[in-house]
Amino acid sequence: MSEPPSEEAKQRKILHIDADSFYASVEMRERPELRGKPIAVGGQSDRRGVIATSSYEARKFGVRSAMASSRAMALCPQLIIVAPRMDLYRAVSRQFHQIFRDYTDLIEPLSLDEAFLDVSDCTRCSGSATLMAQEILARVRDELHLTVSAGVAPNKFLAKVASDWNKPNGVFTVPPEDIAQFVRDLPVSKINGVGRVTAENLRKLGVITCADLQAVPMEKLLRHFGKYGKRLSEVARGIDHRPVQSSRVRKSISVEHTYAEDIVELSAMLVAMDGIVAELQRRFDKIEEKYFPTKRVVKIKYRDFSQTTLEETIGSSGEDWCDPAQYRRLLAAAWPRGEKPVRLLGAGLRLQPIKHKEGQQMLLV
Ligand code: TTP
Repeated sequence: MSEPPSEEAKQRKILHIDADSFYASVEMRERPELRGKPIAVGGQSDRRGVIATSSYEARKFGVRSAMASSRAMALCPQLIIVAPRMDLYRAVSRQFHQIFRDYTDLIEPLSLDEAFLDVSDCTRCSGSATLMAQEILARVRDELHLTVSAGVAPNKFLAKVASDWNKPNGVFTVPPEDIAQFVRDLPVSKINGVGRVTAENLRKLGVITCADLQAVPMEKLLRHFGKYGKRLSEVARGIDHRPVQSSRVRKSISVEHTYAEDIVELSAMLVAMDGIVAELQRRFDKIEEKYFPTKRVVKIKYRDFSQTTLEETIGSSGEDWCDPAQYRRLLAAAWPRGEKPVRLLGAGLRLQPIKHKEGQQMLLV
C-alpha cells in the first residue's frame, strides 16, 4: 500500500490577499469628494508628518509610503493629506475577514489589509483557488466598495509575490507547472526577508534573479548567509513549506475585580463597571497595534460563586471597542440571570492578532 502524502508533499492552495492603497481607498470610499484626486493618508507636512499611503493618482507624482509629507507636497502641490482613522481601517479589516471566513478558517493576517488564506480544503468554486480569489475580489467590490488584489499559488512565497502582479483589483495565479518559469526572472529583492543589505550582498556574488541564485552552490550560500542560505536556495526554486498560521498568540484580554463587599444594587455595579472598562482600555492601548477586538465580554460572579458571562460581536462600523456604555448595557442584560449580589465583575475583549510586515513603518498619527 502506498503511503499517504506527507504534509509537505501535499499540493496546497494558498491565496495572498492585499487591499489596494488601503487607507487611501477607505478614505475615498467614505468621502466621495476625494475620489479621483491625488490624496494621501498621513501626518500634515507642517508638523513633520509622514505619508502612510497614497492614492494611485498621487503615486503618479511619486508620492510614496514612508515619505516625509513635506516632500510629498513638494512633488504634488495639490496633494490632499488626510489624517488616518485606525478604528475605521480595523473595522474594514474585520469585514474582509468575514468574507475570507466563508472560504477557510486558516487565515494568517500580516497586517490590517493583507492576509494569507489556505483554501486547500475549501470545496466552493469547484475547489478552484483562482475562482475563489475572483469571487473574493467581486464580493469585496460589491459589498465593501473597495478593491483588493490576490495571488494564488501552491505556497506563501509565490502567492505573496503574485498578488503584486496584477495590482490593483487583479488576480494572478502561479500554477504548479509554471513555478520554474515564474521564479526564473524574478529579482531576489522580491523574496520576503531580502532587504537592501542582503540584496546588495547577493549582487556582489553576481545574483540578481532567482535563476542566478539557483546557480550558486549551497555551501557557498551557507558560508555567506548562514542558515538563511538554505531558505534562499529553496525559495529561489519556488519552494516554501511554511504553513499558513492562524494560531493566535492571545485570544482575549480582560480585567476582573473582586470586591471586598458584595455589590447589591445594579446601579452601583454599573458605576463599578466603568472603572473596570477604563482599566481594560488602558491595557488594550498597549497591545492595540497587534490585535483587533472581535467581541466584548462581561463576566459576573454572584455572592454564591455561581457565574455568568455575556458576549457580543463588535459591529463593523468604526466604533469604540471599550465604550463604557456598551459594557454597562451588557452588564444590565446579564445581571438579571442571577439577580443576586455580586462579588466579582469582569470586562474583556476577544481578540484577533494583526501581524505587521517586516520593516513596515507603524502609524504615525
Ligand atoms: P501596503 O499594503 O504596503 O500598501 P497599500 O495598501 O497602501 O498600497 P498597495 O495597493 O500598493 O498595496 O500597506 C497597507 C497599509 O499600511 C497602507 O494603506 C498604510 C499602511 N502603511 C503605513 O502606515 N506605513 C508604511 O510605511 C506602509 C508601507 C504602509
